[in-house]
Amino acid sequence: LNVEQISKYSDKHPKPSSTTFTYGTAGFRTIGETLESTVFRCGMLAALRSQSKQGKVIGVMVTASHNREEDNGVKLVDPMGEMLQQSWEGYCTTMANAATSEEVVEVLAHIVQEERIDLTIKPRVAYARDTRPSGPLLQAALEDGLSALDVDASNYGVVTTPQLHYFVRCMNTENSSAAYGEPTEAGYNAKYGQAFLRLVSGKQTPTKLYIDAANGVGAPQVLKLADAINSPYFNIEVRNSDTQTLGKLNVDCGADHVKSNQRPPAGVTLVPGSRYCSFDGDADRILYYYADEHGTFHLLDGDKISTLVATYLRDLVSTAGVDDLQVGVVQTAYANGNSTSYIKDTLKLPTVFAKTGVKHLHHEAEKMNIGVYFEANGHGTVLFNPSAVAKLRAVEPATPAQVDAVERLWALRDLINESVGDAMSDMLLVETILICKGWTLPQWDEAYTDLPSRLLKVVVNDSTIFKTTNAEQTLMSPPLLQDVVDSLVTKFPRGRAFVRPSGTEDAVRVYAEAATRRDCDQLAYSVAGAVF
Ligand code: 16G
Ligand code: ZN
Repeated sequence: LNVEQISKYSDKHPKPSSTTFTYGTAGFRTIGETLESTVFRCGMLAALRSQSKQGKVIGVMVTASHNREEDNGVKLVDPMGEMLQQSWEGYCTTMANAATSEEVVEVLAHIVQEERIDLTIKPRVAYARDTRPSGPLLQAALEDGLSALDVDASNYGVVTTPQLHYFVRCMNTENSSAAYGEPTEAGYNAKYGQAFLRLVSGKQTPTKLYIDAANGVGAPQVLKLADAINSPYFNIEVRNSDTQTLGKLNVDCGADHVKSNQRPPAGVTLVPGSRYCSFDGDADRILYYYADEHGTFHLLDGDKISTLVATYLRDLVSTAGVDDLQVGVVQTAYANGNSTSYIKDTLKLPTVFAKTGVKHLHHEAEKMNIGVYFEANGHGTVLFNPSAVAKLRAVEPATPAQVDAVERLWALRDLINESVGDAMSDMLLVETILICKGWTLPQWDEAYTDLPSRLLKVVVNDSTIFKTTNAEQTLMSPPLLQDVVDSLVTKFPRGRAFVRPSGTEDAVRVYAEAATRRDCDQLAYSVAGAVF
């Protein structure tokens, strides 16, 4: 380690003394301006992580997703485009909280020793940011961190989070049999656009899709994707596309707003018969919605997307005649109870619960042949594990229908961003299925009806005392609180509720559902009362 060089850069980015940073569910996230030292240090951590992976490219994304415009965040992306391996999260937290440049060097040296890092390996890092105003400042800090460790760096500018994940995976698979694609925006648009056109050509073209881009990075990026596709099959109009005016990002719009408030975003008037979707601020979540003939709002959330996708895949697998290829679904406790019953009882597919946060769902999905995972909030994707790929290769289709189904499964694999949930790729996936089935949004919505649900945030004195087990559905601490929740739940038909500490803010979340809206709200508020 070049201590003099590191210290020189580190002195430029002192840690704010009053702040403690934690690498949470989705990396570091807090008020943008306070993150300079953390982002600088993440640059150096990415370098070490790259060296620990024999010089594979590591990604660094500067974003705070659906959070406020003043916030920002940073997270590391592992070589195959997945979230940073959990065992390194502790290093990130320790590093971010080192008080002085001397301590920074000590932490670096400690990681080098623990991970037996070969410092002669040239580190490689790819980085990008979203549209937030603090982005350029943090990018400059990141670049100092990369310079401090002489990193071979690729700047991808302002792109969506899933695009950066894609670039990282592409760079690390170049010239291999697992080559993922060309690590450029044009390569991304070509890969997903071509797979989409392969799947929909010859079908009826859809009506226009209105996209609420949350005034974030998804707006310019989806327009580029549309240019590349350049086909009536992808007929879109982007709303909330103002990434220039301060104060607009995620305000009254975007997937998180729509999901939390169960109403359409500002700037979009729902017309019955039309189709709508919302991205979040960094375009890794997507939700669909529509108004029925009475003008009532209906949300097609992550659970609806996952059941749509799982049904389509299950049917293709069966037509293709690859019988021992199992499609499974991963959900979190937030999944609507009726979606879970539908998957189990109607689709007859295996389903498991994972803890909240993409990395947990991703790891569960990897264990399935074809694993469909979605959080109710709209983040998710599909993974084809190596045995699924082998089974697909081995199948010898005999009939034209079989040939077609096998070809569709391969094309779907190309259409899906397997590295992480991706609003644009997920949108093309949903569009493909709707076009192939000739379905409107109400027809998609017919599969099952959501139980009324309510999500509440409770600010408590100390959220760290809340500990859960059983994929966050059961409280272990504080003592006896779970018994109270259980007894409340039994009072309401189809009642279900759980309490978990947030992984992104200092608060506790209460989720409840029940057969009627009144029961559901009563359950939610009584559980919240017990927590408080
Ligand atoms: C983060 C997670 C998201 C999860 C949310 C839960 C990633 C990329 N994002 O935004 O998946 O739903 O946290 O937040 O993993 P909470 O713990 O505050 O409820
Ligand atoms: Zn996001």
